Amino acid sequence: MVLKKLSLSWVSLLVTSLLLMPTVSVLASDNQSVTNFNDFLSQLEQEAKTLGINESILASTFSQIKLFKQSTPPRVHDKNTQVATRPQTLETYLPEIITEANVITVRAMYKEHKTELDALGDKYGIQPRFILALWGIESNFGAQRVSYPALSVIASLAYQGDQADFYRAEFFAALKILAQEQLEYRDLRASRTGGIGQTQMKPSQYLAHAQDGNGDGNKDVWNSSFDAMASAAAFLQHSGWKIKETWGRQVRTPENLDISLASLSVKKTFPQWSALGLTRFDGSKLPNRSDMQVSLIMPDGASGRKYLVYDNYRTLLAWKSSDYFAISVTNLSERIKYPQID
Ligand SMILES: [Ca+2]
Repeated sequence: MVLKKLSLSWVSLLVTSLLLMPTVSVLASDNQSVTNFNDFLSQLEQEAKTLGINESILASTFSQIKLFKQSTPPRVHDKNTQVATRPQTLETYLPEIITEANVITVRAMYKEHKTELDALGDKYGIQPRFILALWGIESNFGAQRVSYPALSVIASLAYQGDQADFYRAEFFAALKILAQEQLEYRDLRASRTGGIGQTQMKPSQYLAHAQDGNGDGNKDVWNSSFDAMASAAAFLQHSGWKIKETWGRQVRTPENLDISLASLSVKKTFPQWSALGLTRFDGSKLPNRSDMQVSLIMPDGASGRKYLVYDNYRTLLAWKSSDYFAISVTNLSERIKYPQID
């Protein structure tokens, strides 16, 4: 099977330093909050029954859920720590995320699997370089596997986090995945913030968009890179991706530009931005077309990089609401596109 072979081939390319299952040290077991947490779990279990989830699945699953102790950010003690926590800008962040080694890796992947990636792009109406780039950024090119028990992590975030209602809904979504995909408790793995699979989807996103990208009958976003990429592609497609457009471009702005115009809520055509003095990054004139409404963003403020971004950029923000994330994906996609891979 071509697809099966492809999947194995991908695995061989991936860095193998995978995190294993969670260690006991992150799971609490003996303090007062556990009692309260157990009461909380009983409430969740009752509610899950009303959602129609098989009771034998619930019994075996809930017995394994434990309170997950979240790590706290390190305090700033000295100069060295302060240097390490100095705020980043895109000028320092992008070279850390998109190293030359990563570019070589992702271009080799694209070249080796171009036929399959192009087919994936055609199926979901997304330029494949964006799908590959999103997967590369979210999984650190396959090296970063989520390793914590999703139900314990998400139940704990629903219990003690500041987004309790959000995580409560995600907990029931995760339970539905477990029942629907016939997974064991240990198979349903997440990041510390409850993202599942190689692209760290929210469980509710999985239920709405997960795909069987390699055609083996399972939507295994944990172990199949193609399932993970197809699922992300389906999310982008369902969120309005426009295959005839790209994402945006880096631009230059005049000194006297009204900074309040730098907002996703402000949309203008290229000629309107040109009239305000914006140019391409190389100083040449912006496109003359008037059929697109685009926005100016300055993620690092007026002294940092400036971009005109299009609707597809907004769609990337629907996946993860972070300019640094979206610009990393688009920047990497450009490195896949240029120079052209035959
Ligand atoms: Ca699959």
